Amino acid sequence: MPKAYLGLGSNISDTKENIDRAIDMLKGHSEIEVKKISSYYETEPVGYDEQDWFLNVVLEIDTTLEPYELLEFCGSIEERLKRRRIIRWGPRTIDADILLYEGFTSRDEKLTIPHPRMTERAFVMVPLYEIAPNIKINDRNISQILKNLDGEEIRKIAYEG
Ligand code: X6L
Ligand code: MG
Ligand code: MG
Repeated sequence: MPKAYLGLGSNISDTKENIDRAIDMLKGHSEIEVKKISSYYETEPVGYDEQDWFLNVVLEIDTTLEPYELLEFCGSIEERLKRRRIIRWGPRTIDADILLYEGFTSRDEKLTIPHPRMTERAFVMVPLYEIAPNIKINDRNISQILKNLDGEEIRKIAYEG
């Protein structure tokens, strides 16, 4: 079954609740198996400074959904969590991105895989490396990419239970 990596981010309260609801929606889909969940990270905002820090996680899934079907489902998660697009790169209840989809690349305006500029973002690369330390992105080892990354601040969180 094809493997894919998803990035989730939230910076509107309750961020932990929003991330966990998104994960539950993925787990509830009959054509998605959530295989790995990274630690949760508090991350400095990138792209637009005047907003709260984010909570970010990365997931590994197996899925029989085609890339565009998976994109639709990510969009439906954002709708169910009432994402509102007011400021570009601004605050959101949830952002659900396809980072990578095994054996598939795409560069069109609806769907770009690998996700644009993901290799420059610590909030993606650090949690991704935690659950997939041996993958390649655009023919580069993730460990090599991470070594050269001088990104935003990021702090791993320890949750109770
Ligand atoms: C120049 C131009 C430098 C654009 C950076 C980077 C824009 C990332 C947007 C950029 C630029 C983004 C999250 C976030 C966003 C998130 C954290 C984006 C889209 N999403 N910051 N900023 N976590 N920490 O999930 O990624 S907006
Ligand atoms: Mg994003
Ligand atoms: Mg997005």
